[in-house]
Amino acid sequence: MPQSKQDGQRKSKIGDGAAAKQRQLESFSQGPENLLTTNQGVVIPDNHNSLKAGVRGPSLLEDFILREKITHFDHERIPERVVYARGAGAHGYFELTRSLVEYTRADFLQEPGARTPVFVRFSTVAGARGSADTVRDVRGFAVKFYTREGNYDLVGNNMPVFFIQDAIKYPDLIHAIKPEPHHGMPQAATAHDTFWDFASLMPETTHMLMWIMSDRAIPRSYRMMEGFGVHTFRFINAKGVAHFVKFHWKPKLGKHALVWDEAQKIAGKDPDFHRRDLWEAIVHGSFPEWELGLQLIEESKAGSLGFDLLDATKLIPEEIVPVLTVGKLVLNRNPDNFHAETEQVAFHPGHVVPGIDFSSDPLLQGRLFSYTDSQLSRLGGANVHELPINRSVCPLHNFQRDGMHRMLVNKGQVAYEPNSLASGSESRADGGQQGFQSYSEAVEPPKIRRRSPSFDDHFSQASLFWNSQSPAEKEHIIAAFQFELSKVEVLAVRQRLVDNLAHVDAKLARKVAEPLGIAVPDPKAAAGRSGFRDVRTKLPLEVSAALSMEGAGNGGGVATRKVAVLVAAGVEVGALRVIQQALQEAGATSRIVAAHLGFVATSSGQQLAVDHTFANMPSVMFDAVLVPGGAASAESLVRDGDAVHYALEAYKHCKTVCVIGEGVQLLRTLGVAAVEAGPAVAGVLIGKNDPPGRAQLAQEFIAAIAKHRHWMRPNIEAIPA
Ligand code: HDE
Repeated sequence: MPQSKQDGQRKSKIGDGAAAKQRQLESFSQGPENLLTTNQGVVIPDNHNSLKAGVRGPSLLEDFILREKITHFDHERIPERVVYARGAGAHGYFELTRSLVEYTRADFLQEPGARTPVFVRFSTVAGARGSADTVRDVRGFAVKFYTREGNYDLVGNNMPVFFIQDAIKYPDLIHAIKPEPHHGMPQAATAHDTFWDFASLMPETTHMLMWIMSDRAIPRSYRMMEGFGVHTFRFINAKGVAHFVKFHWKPKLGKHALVWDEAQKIAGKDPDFHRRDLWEAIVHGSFPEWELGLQLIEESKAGSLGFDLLDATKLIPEEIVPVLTVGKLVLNRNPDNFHAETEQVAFHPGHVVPGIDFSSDPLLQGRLFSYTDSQLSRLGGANVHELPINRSVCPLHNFQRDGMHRMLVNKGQVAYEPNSLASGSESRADGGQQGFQSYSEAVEPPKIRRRSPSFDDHFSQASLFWNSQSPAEKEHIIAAFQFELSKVEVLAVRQRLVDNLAHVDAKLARKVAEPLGIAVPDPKAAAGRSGFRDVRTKLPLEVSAALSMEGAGNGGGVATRKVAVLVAAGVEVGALRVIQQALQEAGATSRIVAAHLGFVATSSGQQLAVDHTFANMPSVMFDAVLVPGGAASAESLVRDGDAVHYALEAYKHCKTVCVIGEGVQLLRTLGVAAVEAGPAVAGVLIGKNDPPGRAQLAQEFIAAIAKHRHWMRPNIEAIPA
């Protein structure tokens, strides 16, 4: 396609590479200055005293310095997002590793090696802006690509399907999830009557219920979760040929979860757990990374999948359409200002560039309206795109004018088109081949307000998900349903839900119902209720390995994992030093944790600096626990309830626990079976102080941490949480 004059100008003006956005943001940035001024630039002589009528007299209205300061303060807050209010963001780049020229004409997807600046925001959906990070919820995964052809936003989630099929149900869904309107409780939780009432009456939610009751809903880190575009989109190539496309982000560190008990405790001990984790990883240069994967489907083949691609409660199993890796996303810079960047960033699934288009998914279609509308009230007007974080890096030009907080000074007499007084009709592009061309999809009459019968299967993929889980993952799902439904007060709601679950798997439904004080699940009762559709698609597979978080290809090593080293005076540091060195080489960090800050004396009389106390960095903040030897140290730890609890909790949460020499005493006090004499317990390592074997122990420790968790531990239920 011939490049227009304007296109050439767009490319040469902005330069290329990932730095374009950073340069642009810097032109809006300000560091600390010495002199304080008013917003009008007048130097403030005294920032401690207001103007008064006499030193002990009343303040004067005349004091414009006081008034301006207080007025600005009074208006510092903006409304939080109506959903996805709690989030954290980072800058980075997207690098294409495989040309997509055969599928799309999108400029940033043409040349391998091309880097596009991005801003990414992760979030929870239900909670308020100040809620905890580790609640059970879907996570938003929104990526803004500042491409040379304009901004492209991929506004996805960490789960590939959604609760509902049509946008018209979204306000109902969110009203059911959010705190109940009469008393405003509970915060950031689905475990209450209104959510399960709605879910039980809407069987189309069933597949998504499986995902949010799974470990996917309590990720260990934003850096360790997948991302999905959820809807089916379209790629259009230069010849106008379309493919359906599904987007996947695959984390380099593998996909990993917390334990529910741990997630709840972290919500109290460090509500900023995920935000802090992202920030610190970037500060330490461990840049979070994902691969971009695509499932590409020829339009003509879409009909043969057996389910409807336009239904957002369905995924395409990777075994049926493999995921093609085409690029990587790297987050390498923290925002300079949370409000200016993370809070003011405005994503929109309708921000697309030439070569990327929508499908008719009725959930997506509704979203195309909602985002700008929502941002009008959240960010206060029509000029949201002028906020530095939202600006494109390519020039923009149109005859939209004015509005609140307009920053651009549009010059000239003319604000309409066509005109003969300015550039006339030169800027007309209608009918040409430039810019964004909507895909000319054939649509079928009649206009109709009805759900397509091809959306009717509500259970096949929920069953596929269930069948694909490991035994431990299944246990977690059952426990999650039990917990949530036990918080539901109306028995009929509990009952309806487990009746629905019987259509996913009879055993699952029975197990969930067992402790809930309700009748045995009755699939026939579910089938008799309105909203139920008796349709099951025959899927060409019973298990999809990619749906499990365990198993092959989900490693990620120990990079950025954190190990707590429990010590007291008299600790033997010989083996500790070897292990610490090995951990560091593998990219993990270790921290010395003791009853008090300062130093502890080692068995050889040196001083060991303490990083944290048992209280300020509890075991839930770490991935593994190491207890070095030294008789005096071990004896002190055994007598310290906090230390005992520390190790016990790590064991309960299935983390790797390594004890060396006398450190084994701490393990004995835990009462976790005969760990020394009995059969080896997964992820529990017992080493010696002596030099031989230290290096091997270090490697075994690292290998065990790399497994993330050792789910199958004996007698775990017997341990008080
Ligand atoms: Fe959103 N969603 N959404 N959503 N969404 C918003 O936009 C909406 C949906 C998602 O970090 C809002 O600026 C409707 C699915 C993310 O800033 C709002 C429907 C998916 C974020 C909105 C959906 C998402 C939002 C709130 C049903 C996964 C946070 C504030 C038709 C594919 C972006 C705002 C950020 C935010 C509407 C469903 C992802 C109200 C109407 C499905 C990650 O416009």
